[in-house]
Amino acid sequence: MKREEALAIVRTQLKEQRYIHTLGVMETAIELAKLYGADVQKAELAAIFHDYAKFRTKEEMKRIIIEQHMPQDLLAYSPELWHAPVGAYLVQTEVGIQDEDILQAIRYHTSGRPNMTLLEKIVYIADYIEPNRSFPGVDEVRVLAREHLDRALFRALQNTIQFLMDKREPIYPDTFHTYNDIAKKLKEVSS
Ligand code: DGI
Ligand code: FE
Ligand code: FE
Repeated sequence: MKREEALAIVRTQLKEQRYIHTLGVMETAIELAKLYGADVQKAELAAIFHDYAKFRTKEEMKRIIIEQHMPQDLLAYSPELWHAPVGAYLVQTEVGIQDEDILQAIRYHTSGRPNMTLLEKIVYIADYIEPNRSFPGVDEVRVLAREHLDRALFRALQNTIQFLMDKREPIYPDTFHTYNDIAKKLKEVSS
């Protein structure tokens, strides 16, 4: 699918600000894909569709999580997490994208997961650092992202977990599992 077609489809699903965010994620994902030797076209499409389900109702997302036998523990955590796996499902069934690499990058863009693929990491980081983002620590991750992708991922996860803990929010186990996975890998490299 061509960029223009994909953008036209996703635009119908998003509010203006979220569409602008999506364009930022797309540009950033393409840049990182070139830098790290990932498939640029897959990075582009995964980025364009990563927040496809962002404005679906909680009721619809909950129904899909149950009916499609997605991990049911999602329902015990913030609905903010749901648009990622539900998005992967809807991008496959409504848009017709069948590429598993792209679907996985959409599925894991919010929580991450242990053993993330290069494409998954790129979409996760691009979502975090795209130019319209402004939160504490984002500039540090922007720099790291161009130097060492795993260190950038680790810092982003650290910040996210810290942010959620400060708000006394429950933290989804996969978010911790991703943090632990990268923490161990970074230790191996440095020891
Ligand atoms: O969809 P975006 O806003 O572009 O970004 P995103 O898909 O990374 O979603 C971020 C939201 O998800 C933000 O409100 C924090 C929340 N979130 C991420 N990880 C966790 C989480 N919420 C809980 N409760 N637990 C998590 O582990
Ligand atoms: Fe998202
Ligand atoms: Fe996003």
